[in-house]
Amino acid sequence: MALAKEELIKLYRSMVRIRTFEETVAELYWEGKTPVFNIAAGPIPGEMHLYSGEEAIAIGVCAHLRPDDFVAGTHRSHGHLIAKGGDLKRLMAELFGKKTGLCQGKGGHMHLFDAALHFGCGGIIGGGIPHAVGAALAFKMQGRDNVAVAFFGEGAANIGAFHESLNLAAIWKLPVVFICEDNLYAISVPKAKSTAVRSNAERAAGYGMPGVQIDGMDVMAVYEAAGEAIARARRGEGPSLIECLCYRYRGHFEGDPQVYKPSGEEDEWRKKDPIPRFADRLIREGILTQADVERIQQEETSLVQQAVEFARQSPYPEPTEALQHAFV
Ligand SMILES: Cc1ncc(C[n+]2csc(CCOP(=O)(O)OP(=O)(O)O)c2C)c(N)n1
Ligand SMILES: [Mg+2]
Repeated sequence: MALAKEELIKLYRSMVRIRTFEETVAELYWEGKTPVFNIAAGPIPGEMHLYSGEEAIAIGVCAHLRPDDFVAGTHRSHGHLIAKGGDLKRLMAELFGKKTGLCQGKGGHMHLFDAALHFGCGGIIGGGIPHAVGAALAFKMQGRDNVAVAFFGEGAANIGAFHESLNLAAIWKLPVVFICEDNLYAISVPKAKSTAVRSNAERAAGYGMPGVQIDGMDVMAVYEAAGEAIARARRGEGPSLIECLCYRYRGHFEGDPQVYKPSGEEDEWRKKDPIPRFADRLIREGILTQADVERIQQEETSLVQQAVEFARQSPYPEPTEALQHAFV
């Protein structure tokens, strides 16, 4: 799949956008939470799960999607939403619990919903997988060529909903693509202690669909595998599973001491960091210069800073609004 120069640069810029957003949140999160960790204090209350290191997956997949295609994310979904075209200001404001946030500040970082982008995510592990299958069933019944994508971690692949979803998607030949983000751990539990098979891609055969394992830290590898699976789904040929091997640089949540990670492991994975790796390639191919790389970083930093300012200056919802848009 040959991509135009502008599209390659867009893939790069989008990964930088996610990394910059996540690393900025990582710093802001601690405002007001030191010296004694109080999860409710500071501008960003609640738990925080960041996507740094996994950017190539969201970007390589969502580059093939249209706004009216459906994406179900996870508890670690800032990157998925940004890749789908999400607005940084409304996303940041949601993390701050502000009225201008995507869900008027009532969802917080794990419960992001954007109707215009057909995007939703939540904190129930594996919960988004059947949602994507439902969206795909609707697309098929309506005779549309849209596709649904479910992102989920390798830990979620042991939840019953994963297995039921793959089975239904396969027997009904639904236009859905399952993207397993294997970052080695579910909280602190390594995959070898929770999963009998070596690779989740092998499980696809048990449901009669194609399954591939790819380097999830190579944006072009993700782009190519996702392109095939999404095109197949749009043609009405049914679902696929893609297992993306990756690494989360940060803890499971901000504040996680990460004692379960062997020393040196992160350094090894950092050698495959999707962002400098793709920058090197684009520079080698004459598509970007070092100065372009620096300019892109500055531009993305500025966009994220504008989102932070917007969030800081936005009002909190009124107490009288607490029960609006809620099931009571
Ligand atoms: C149904 C359910 N069970 C348990 C949890 C607690 N929990 C939150 S994140 C997580 C681990 C998820 O691991 P994985 O699917 O690999 O995603 P990752 O965090 O690595 O991106 C667990 C068990 C939950 N939120 N929902
Ligand atoms: Mg995991």
